[in-house]
Amino acid sequence: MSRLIIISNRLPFSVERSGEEISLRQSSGGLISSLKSYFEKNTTDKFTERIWIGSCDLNTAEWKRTSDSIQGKDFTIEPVFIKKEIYENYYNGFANSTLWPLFHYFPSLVVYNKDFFNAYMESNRLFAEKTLEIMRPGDVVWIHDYHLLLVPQLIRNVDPAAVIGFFLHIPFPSYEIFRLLPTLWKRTLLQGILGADLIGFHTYDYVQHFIQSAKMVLEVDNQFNTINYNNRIIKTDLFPIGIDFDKFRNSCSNEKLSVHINDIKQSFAGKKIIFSVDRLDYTKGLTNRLKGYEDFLEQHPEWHEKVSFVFNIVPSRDLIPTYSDRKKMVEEKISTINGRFSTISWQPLMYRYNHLGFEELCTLYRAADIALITPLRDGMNLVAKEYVATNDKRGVLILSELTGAASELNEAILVNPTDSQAVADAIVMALTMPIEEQQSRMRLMQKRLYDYDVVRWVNDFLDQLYQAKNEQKKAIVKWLDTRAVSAIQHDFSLAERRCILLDYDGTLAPYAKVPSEAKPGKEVISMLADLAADERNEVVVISGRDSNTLDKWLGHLNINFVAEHGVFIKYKNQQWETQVALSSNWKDMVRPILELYVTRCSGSLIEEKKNTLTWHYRNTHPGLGFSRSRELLNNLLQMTGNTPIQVIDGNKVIEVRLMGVDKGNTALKIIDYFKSDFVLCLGDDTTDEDMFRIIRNKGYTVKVGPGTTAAEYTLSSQTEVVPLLKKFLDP
Ligand code: GDG
Repeated sequence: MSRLIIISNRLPFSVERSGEEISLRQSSGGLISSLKSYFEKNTTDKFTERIWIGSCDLNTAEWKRTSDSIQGKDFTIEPVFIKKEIYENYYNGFANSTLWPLFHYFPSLVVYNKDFFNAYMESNRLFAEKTLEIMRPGDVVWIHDYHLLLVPQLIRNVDPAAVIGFFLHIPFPSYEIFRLLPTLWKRTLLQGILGADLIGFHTYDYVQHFIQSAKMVLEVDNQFNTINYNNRIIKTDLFPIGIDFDKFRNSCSNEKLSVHINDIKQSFAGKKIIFSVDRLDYTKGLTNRLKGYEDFLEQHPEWHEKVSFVFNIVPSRDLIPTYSDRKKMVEEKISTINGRFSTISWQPLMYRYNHLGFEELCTLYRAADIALITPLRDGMNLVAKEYVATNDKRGVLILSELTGAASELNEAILVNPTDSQAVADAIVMALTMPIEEQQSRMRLMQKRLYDYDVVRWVNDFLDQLYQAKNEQKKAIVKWLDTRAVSAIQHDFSLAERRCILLDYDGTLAPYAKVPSEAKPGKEVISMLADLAADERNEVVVISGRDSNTLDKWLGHLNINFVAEHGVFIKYKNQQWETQVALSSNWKDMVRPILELYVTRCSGSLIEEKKNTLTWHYRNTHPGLGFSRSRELLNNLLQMTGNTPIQVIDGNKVIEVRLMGVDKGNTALKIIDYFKSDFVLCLGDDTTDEDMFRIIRNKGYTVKVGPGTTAAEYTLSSQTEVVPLLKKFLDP
């Protein structure tokens, strides 16, 4: 049994002071309401203890004084203390004046300030330190939100085996927005997040945006939602956050609440109630919403005195100037509307600026005929979900299509929040919607919210986290460590007829943007010459390259060559020999398709060899290159089915060639030819896997670079190849 450690910026309460007296209140906010609900549900739990790490407004002495009263029965609280100036620059600064506006598509509000970034790094370090202090082997760590993007990596650096999940509660923006950050910040943030084993987002789009940014900035490899980074497999997926459905649903049968609701109904007798509640935030689209309501009132005088909008704002981040400015703007707009349309007996807008108690919130959800939720951007938006869960018999949700919730609640009236006419029309549609239609829309949405509530959300995330960890274990490779190298050296020293098979691209030479640029360096050439100088060694460069290139680059060396994956062999001091009867008619059929993909994917190119046609896409936009390569693969496989043509999905290449030759069979032929009593074989690509499979039992096989392989050992990168081979010069 393990423990669950939750880390969020804030602990789930806020501190209120009156002189020496300190009192605590549950804070509002999406993350906190969801997680607290999960903890309170006390479900049959896989964890022996649940710990919540976060910052709070108490200093160390105050914490000592109040900690007993603060400790929750459902979880243990562990505070992180951050100096005021650092916290200020971290929280109001980098988190809420840089990341928050940028991730919500408000680039013009983003503040770029080095001190903010430094404070962010410093605070994240304090969170990581606190966690490492508490953590024990087997614990599950779940880090939340944009305040703590660096914490996963900071923990991973110290504890490589840690089980770490990360969830982002706000949108992850498209790469075009994310790239606005300075390069160092972009890299640091992405590397930070990639320290996790599982990275969760609310929607499919956010997942794709994140993968795209990681590819563009850190050049990570991915296969759908699985990312390969620093020799680790990291999963990303969508987990649309759920609410505590029962808590809101059951509020319907609370008698005290029914009395309140009747009171409200009476005071609004004869009027339909529109309701909204938001933190004061420019992302929530408050002025746009008011403009939509104003347009509605202007265009529909028949509804005057028959509708009231209860407009609630919860104070938030009031130390940040952008927020205090917004308050003024919103209040001016409210006064304008009320001034313009009010009568002696009717006020179209009821404005409140304070925190609502839970019961009051539910009362308003239930009394409202319409919830008007129109943020300009919102990671998810829980208010929309809570409104739906609370209303059993009627009610209409008008929801911004720019919220994460819109991808789940498509029976709501979806509007573009910037289009005030659309908002006005949606209000009319909602006011006149027949009750049966209200009920049927509500029922469908409720079913979905009931099925995927907060407990399901947490369990789903944690199950996937375990699964991600298991997949990592399965993919664990056997690294070629010093012990393994010594064993190979030992066998090598005893052997008389040694065969060293070396792939070229990605093994002897790093990949270049264009294949013709991947020439061998001086160091590789002299290492090969030295190896070949010992007459007990047969060095074979076994490549997909054509014979001319191999001759040009390495032909002066006293070694053996295989070109085009085995179509041609040249033993040392001999001529090139063709291993198969060549016919190139098939190329005329395949070439036009490859040419089409060169025009459809700029940066890609065709390499033509005697028996092979290759489409290279290393030098293209990673997203486009990958998706075009899937299309091309599909086209080619359809075209070449039941023919002797083989299509190979390689490392940023698609190769087409005649069947019958591959590196595996060719390697075997060469080993037999030399009657080798020692074999060492290095390669990095799909075509080298044929070799690894066939000669794994006949010698030592080493894959260069991460990824699953049939080779016995893995070497972490191409740069280690020459140093490794040098060890066989003087073992
Ligand atoms: C972030 C993302 C994402 C609000 N006012 C009162 C009150 N609340 C409660 C609501 C709801 C929560 O706070 C607000 O949640 P939201 O989802 O609307 O927004 P954020 O706080 O910005 O949360 C958001 C969320 O994380 C979860 O992942 O959905 O997109 O921005 O639960 O009920 N509760 C009470 N009185 C109030 O006055 N009692």
